[in-house]
Parts: sequence; structure tokens; C-alpha cells
Amino acid sequence: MAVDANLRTIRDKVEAGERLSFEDGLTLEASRDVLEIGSLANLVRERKNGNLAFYNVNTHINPTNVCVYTCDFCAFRADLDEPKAYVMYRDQITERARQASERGATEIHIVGGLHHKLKLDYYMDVIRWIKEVDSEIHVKAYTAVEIEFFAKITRVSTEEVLKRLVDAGLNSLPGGGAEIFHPEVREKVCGAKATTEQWLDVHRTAHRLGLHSNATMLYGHIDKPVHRIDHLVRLRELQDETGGFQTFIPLAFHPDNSEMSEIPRPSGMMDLKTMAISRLMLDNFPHIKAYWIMLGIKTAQVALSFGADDLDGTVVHEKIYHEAGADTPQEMTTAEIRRIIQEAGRDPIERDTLYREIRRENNRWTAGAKIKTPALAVLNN
Ligand code: V47
Repeated sequence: MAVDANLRTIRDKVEAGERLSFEDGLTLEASRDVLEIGSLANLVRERKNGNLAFYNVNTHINPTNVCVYTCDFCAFRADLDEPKAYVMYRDQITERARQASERGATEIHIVGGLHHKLKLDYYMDVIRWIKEVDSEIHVKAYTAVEIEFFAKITRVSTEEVLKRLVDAGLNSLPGGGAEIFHPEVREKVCGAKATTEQWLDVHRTAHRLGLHSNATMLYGHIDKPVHRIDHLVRLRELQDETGGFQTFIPLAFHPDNSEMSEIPRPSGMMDLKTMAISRLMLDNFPHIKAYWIMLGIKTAQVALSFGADDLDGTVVHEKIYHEAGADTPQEMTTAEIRRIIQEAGRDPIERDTLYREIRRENNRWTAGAKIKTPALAVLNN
């Protein structure tokens, strides 16, 4: 198959390190030449992160599945009176934190439902209970949607919520809740929760307070190319303003048990193309993550040559995707993650949440300096 001629000017721009426009994004979306798009994304990936592929040792805690919102894509949520509804209290959270700490986890990722009967104090306690077990563990907690909800139920600003959570031990924000920013899609699939402007503003505020955060995009449901490019460009604009995002994670829609269960899962080709286009459009994001839990291990491995430089972590307790039909295991060992990375021809490197290299000795871990990638080396010279 000949290289798509429409991609020639885009290749020239990528080789020259020039920013791609909205129109370029649409051209990439319209092209069927996934291999050429992947090769362009790989060029950017290697320019930014060389041959390194990052992973971390982490675990997930979903403190509650009770949620006042009814997003069409979500198979995880429950009403208060449903048999599957749950809330985790001190003993369970402490036990999870203890297990994670014993396994040498450097990060706990927290995301949950929006429970109308719990107060901000509970969400602060969750972080405190973890920090009581292990004060070193990085708590990456609560999406912008949750932060906005906490502000609403507490009748304080999102800045005040973030400050209180930081006092309790919060270290950074995960990227969830972004879904698709474009109103044509957002209003249909999750119209009730934080708006696009509110999501972006929580991250803007977090960055101003010195917190780093991630960003996601939920694709492969009713979204069209124009919605995805719009989403990426909005994130790129905020990153130009604050520089606080670390990693972008494209999330493939899993339809099972959701209100959109008739929509088929995105194909492997769409997963790779979306990964690559994300890498190309988000020229100011240091990292792109192939979240193996949702992509599947095989696609995540191939994605390391389509723009991704990070696989996320060992994960251990994942509920959101598995309730929506993910058939990946709940956990990978670090030996497995390293093997997958090496077989992809990359050099595995364990990082903490802030991309510092982790060294392990006698069952103890220490975080070294921020990992030097080619992009950082250029900046430092
Ligand atoms: O916000 C929910 C998505 C997100 C489904 O920051 C679904 O490092 C697909 O944000 N099919 C939560 N996706 C997970 C998340 C995340 C994951 C990994 C790493 C990071 C990070 C963040 O999961 C939600 C929503 O966008 N989601 N239901 C579903 N059926």
C-alpha cells in the first residue's frame, strides 16, 4: 500500500518539529494509513522519550460505586439501594493500603462514584487512612468530576477542596472524567456531571497549586473524528497555559453492562490510530500511556511503537473496566511488564508517579532524580 499522499505535508511538519493544526488532525483521522500515522507518532515518541518505556507499581482503590450520576458508558455505578452498592470504610482501605505497601507499590490510584450521602471529610479520611499506613506512597486521587462534586456538596470552591485534600495527603490528580469535551457528545453521554469548562478549570487550579495531573479521552462510542480532535486541541491549549499535565491516556470504550451495550468495542486499528494521533496532536504532553487493562496486553505492547511510552502499572484491583467487560487480568507482575516491554524492543524503566526513577534494594524503594529523557536532556543543555 502506497503512503497516503495527504500525509506528506504532515510528515514534513512532524520532521521539522512544527505543531499540527486542527485541520491536520482531521486529515490524520480521515486517513486509513495507520502504519504511516504510527511511524510519525513513533518519531515524536522517540524524540521525547528515546527508547524508554515506563511502568509503575501501583494499585487501585474505588472507595464507593454509589453514584448520583448516570453516565451512559458506565457499568460500574450503582444506586444506593442496589445489592451491588458498596462503600469502603477504614478497615478495608487500611487493609488495601497495607497490601499495596507490602508489595512495594509507589502509587495508589483512587477513583469512585459520587455518593450523595458521604461528606468531603470521608474522602479526606480515605487519603489519611492510606497515609497512616504508608506516608511515602503517592496518592493520585479523585478525578476533576469528583472534585467539582465535592465543592458542590460542601459549598466551597474547587480550590478550597483541593487545598483540603492536599492537607490530607493528596499528591496528584488522575485524568478521568474527561470523556469527550465536545458538547454534542458530552451532553448525550454524561450531561449531568462536571462540564468541559469545569473539568478544565479544576486541572488549571490544581496546576496553579503545584499539583501535576493526567488527562484522558473516552473514545469509540458516539464520538466522531471532529470531537476527538477538538478534545485533544482543548487539552493542548490548557497545557500551553499551565504545563501541569504529565500523561495523556486514550481510553477505549468497553460497552458491556452499560446503557450503550449495543455499540461494538473499538477495533485494534482504531486503538492504535487514536494512540498515534494523540501523540501527534499533544506535542506538549511529555507522556502517552497505553493503559494495558483496557487495551489488552497485546495491543498495549504494539502501542509502544505507535506513540505510547508508558504502560501504567501492576494495577491489582480494577473494577471500572472489568465491570464493563474487560477480559484482561486484574494484575501483572513487574517481571511480566518488563518482559512485554523488552519484547517490544524498548528499555523498561520503573518510575514513580512523577517520573522519577525507582531503585529497589532489600524490599525498600527510593525515588531518584527525574528520569532524563532526550527531551529533558535538550532542555537542560
Ligand atoms: O473517567 C468508565 C472511563 C475513567 C468505562 O490518570 C470507561 O493515570 C471505557 O480515568 N469503558 C476512569 N472507559 C479511569 C481513568 C484512568 C485510568 C488509568 C489511568 C489513569 C491515570 C486514569 O474510565 C472514567 C471513564 O472515562 N470509563 N466506564 C467503560 N465502560
